[in-house]
Amino acid sequence: TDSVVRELEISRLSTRETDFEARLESLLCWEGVSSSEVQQRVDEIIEAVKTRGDTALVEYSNRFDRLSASSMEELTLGAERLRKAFDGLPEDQRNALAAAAERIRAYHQHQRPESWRYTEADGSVLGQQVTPLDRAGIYVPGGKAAYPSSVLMNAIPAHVAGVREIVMVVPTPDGVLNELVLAAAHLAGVDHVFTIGGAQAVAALAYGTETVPRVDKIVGPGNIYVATAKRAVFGQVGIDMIAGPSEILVVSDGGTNPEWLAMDLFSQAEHDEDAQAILVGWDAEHLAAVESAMARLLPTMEREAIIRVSLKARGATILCADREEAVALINRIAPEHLELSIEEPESLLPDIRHAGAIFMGRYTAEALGDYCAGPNHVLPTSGTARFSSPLGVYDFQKRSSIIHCSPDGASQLGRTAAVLARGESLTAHARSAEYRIKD
Ligand code: HSO
Ligand code: ZN
Repeated sequence: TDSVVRELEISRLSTRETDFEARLESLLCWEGVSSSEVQQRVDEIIEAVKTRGDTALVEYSNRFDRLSASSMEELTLGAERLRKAFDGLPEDQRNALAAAAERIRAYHQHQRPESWRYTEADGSVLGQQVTPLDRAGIYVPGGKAAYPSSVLMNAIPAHVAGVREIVMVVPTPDGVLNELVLAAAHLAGVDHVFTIGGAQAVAALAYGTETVPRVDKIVGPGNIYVATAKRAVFGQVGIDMIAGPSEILVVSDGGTNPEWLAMDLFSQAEHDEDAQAILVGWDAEHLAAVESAMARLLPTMEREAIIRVSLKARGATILCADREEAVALINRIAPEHLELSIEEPESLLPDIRHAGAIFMGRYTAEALGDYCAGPNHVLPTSGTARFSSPLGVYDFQKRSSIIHCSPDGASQLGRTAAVLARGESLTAHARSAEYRIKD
């Protein structure tokens, strides 16, 4: 197996080695690239779109995507065009897309948070009212990273949340439209699509132009220019998380077919060279069997070159002592995707504190979650599962507090408020509260 591993070029770690901590650290470290040069170009683009609107948008789109549009009208697609894209798909694609959309919708409907209120003894009512955003903007990357499944994952939660208007932007390099992306937009309830991309599209969504309506929040992945632009407009609008490269952590107890696990690891590695696939287990022979399966299957992969780089640069198999050590590793890594390819995964679940999505048991391939199980595939990466959650309905809603004092309640609260207000030397506050005190 040593020669197999050498050929595969994947890091092999063991928790028993003295330098394990250091090796794990360097395996996990990921610095999102950001240069001041990119920053400066993005700032320029945002300023141009802010001041010159559609004119700047058309100029940039023509330049960056090699188009020859003369107005934003030519870069606008209406609901009719989206429907046509859907109707024109081959039947199996149309059915699969519709089935996925249906399941994603059903899952997210469970997420709709309830508004709530309670009444106090003196008749005062307190509560919380949940309301959707008016407008959401969805960024869809162009070219090889254009995933129709991501259109569903970003737009459906917005739709379920009750967002009134969903605006999508997608660049069309050389004017090439992706029919599957447009069909997904149709199914997900997108209202209009502009075929623009890059920092200029983010600026248009954030500030609005003559044609592009200003949105309240921008979601969706993009390249370094898009990510930098999203950071720059944050505050003017809301944004979702800034996603890093995709990751998977597979925990195996040795009872799953090594080829299945090899392919599960490949399924993330094939996304891009920076993606991370890690296998954790306590059965050394089994880990070696998965490594052999990877070496055997790799030459059969269409994306062999990408997978090879990803496994070499950031992939690993980690041998640990037992389930307890595996749990500690999971929580330490806080993976985007966690596959528990073990007997009785439920027994481990209560100990797992940090993971974006948890795939339970030998049959739950991560790929099923990427497309159609129902939960969102936009997940926290690079350890951010420690403090954030999958994209969801709640990302397209906000909460207002409700306070309704009865006369008795106002009288009671007035005393407390007045004392605190005088302590802050805010007399108007104090008197405003005192007016309502009954004696
Ligand atoms: N695994 C990706 C989502 C995706 N996979 C889209 C296939 N298409 C997110 O981590
Ligand atoms: Zn994927």
